[in-house]
Amino acid sequence: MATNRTFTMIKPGAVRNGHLGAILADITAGGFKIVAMKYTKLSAEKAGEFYAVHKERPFYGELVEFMSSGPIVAAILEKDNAVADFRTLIGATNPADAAEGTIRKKYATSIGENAVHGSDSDENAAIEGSFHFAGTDIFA
Ligand code: DAT
Ligand code: MG
Repeated sequence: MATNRTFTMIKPGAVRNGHLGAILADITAGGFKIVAMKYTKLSAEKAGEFYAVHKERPFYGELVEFMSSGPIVAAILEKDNAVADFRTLIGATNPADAAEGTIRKKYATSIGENAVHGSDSDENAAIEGSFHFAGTDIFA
């Protein structure tokens, strides 16, 4: 995968609270092009696998339970400097620390239920994109 891509999930809480359309609008207004997208639901097993890097953290059980609690939207996004620019658009992990106007500031309800995922490196963007999509699912 090219390094001008990042991977996102709109998390179950944001979908449940009716923010899906507004978040997609913020993403496209931020200059990101959606090149793959899926409305889906993670099993607890798949959520655990996706967040395996956090297995030893105290919040892992809660995170897996939350991420498998309802439907999500998974997407691959394209933009110059996609990974860093998307982290800026979504804001800090804890919405209490997130800048005004960011997606997490506007739509997250807590650090654990923080509206959206954004990849933290080009390498992880590629791994996470492949977790959800085949090459034939991507339309650049
Ligand atoms: P980010 O999603 O900003 O990359 P992360 O990779 O450190 O943050 O953590 C992954 C997710 O785990 C995060 O989006 C929400 C949850 N999480 C992180 N820290 C937490 C905490 N202290 N308490 C509860 N959930 C937490
Ligand atoms: Mg992370």
